[in-house]
Amino acid sequence: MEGPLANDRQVAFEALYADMEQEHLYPLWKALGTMVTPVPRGGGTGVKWRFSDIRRHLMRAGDLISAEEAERRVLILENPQLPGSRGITTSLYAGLQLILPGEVAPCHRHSQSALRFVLEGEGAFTAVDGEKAFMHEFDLILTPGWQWHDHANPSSRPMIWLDGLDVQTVKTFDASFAEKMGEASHPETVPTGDNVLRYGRNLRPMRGTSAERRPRALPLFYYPYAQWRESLDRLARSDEPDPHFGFALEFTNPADGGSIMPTMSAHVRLMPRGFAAAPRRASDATVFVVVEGHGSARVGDMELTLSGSDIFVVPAWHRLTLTANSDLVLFGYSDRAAQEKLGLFREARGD
Ligand code: 1HN
Repeated sequence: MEGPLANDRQVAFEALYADMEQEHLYPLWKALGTMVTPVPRGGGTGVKWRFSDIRRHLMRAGDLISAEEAERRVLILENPQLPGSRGITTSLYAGLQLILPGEVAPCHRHSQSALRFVLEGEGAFTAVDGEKAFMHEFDLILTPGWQWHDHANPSSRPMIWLDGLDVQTVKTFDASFAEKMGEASHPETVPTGDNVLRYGRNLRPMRGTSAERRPRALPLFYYPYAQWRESLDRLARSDEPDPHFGFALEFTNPADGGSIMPTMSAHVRLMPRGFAAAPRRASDATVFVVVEGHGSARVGDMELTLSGSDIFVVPAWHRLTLTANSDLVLFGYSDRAAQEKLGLFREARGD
């Protein structure tokens, strides 16, 4: 429309918007395009952090604040496209935690589910509901929501791991609860190693017996590197690689064969030297750690070079194309588990 009529209409609109605003009303016709996008659009671009850079800052923090004082001495990896969100994706959090020899990170629990992927050191532990899981490089350890957990480092070396949590997912639902136990460490209620023996070997305690000590829905919390790496290696020697993933294994919950926790999925993949993966995209933004080897990742329009312990994020619906210059092993976690439950998950293979 043109002329005075258009102007009148414009003036009337502005008056309407101004009056509406007083009553917390907003016109959908101005917002629909950003609220309902044809494809995922809110997750920013790919980003990479080098482990050595994060480590340098972590060690400086280690000189300034103790694990106990900080409660958790962690540097958050915030996606630069999601400023202030404290998220690495719109639904997930990532941080690197340092615990120095002799330190304790006190016992607490919260609604948020956490995974730890060990990056450096040996011999510190996370205790989950009073059972210690001793850490070795590239072990995966879970603390499912509302389970007590504390960390301690009785070794003589710094210990660093990646924390992956569903903080932003829980925030969406405003369903965060947390409490401190009030003691540095949970009493040791179960001998070390019990978890894998009882739940990690295709066995479970007979139902209804006193041997049932873990929550039925989420019994297993320890997925040692030695085990998953061996499986990946054997798979790679006996099989043809999937064109998009190479050789890939998902960590599962033995209680139901599904994802490790209700909101998060995790996997490892091996791409043999010279392997060029076919492009793929998916609605689950994924955080990756380079476990070994080197190569490159094309994330949307961005080219990232990859080497040991780099951490990078692939936002939702960004095309990922991986190339392995040597045998390349990646760990990845995402909110795929939550998206599948909510009927949201999608993927597209190829260009
Ligand atoms: C948490 O409890 C830990 O227990 C680490 O080590 C990072 C980030 C946000 C919320 C809770 C831990 C966390 C966290």
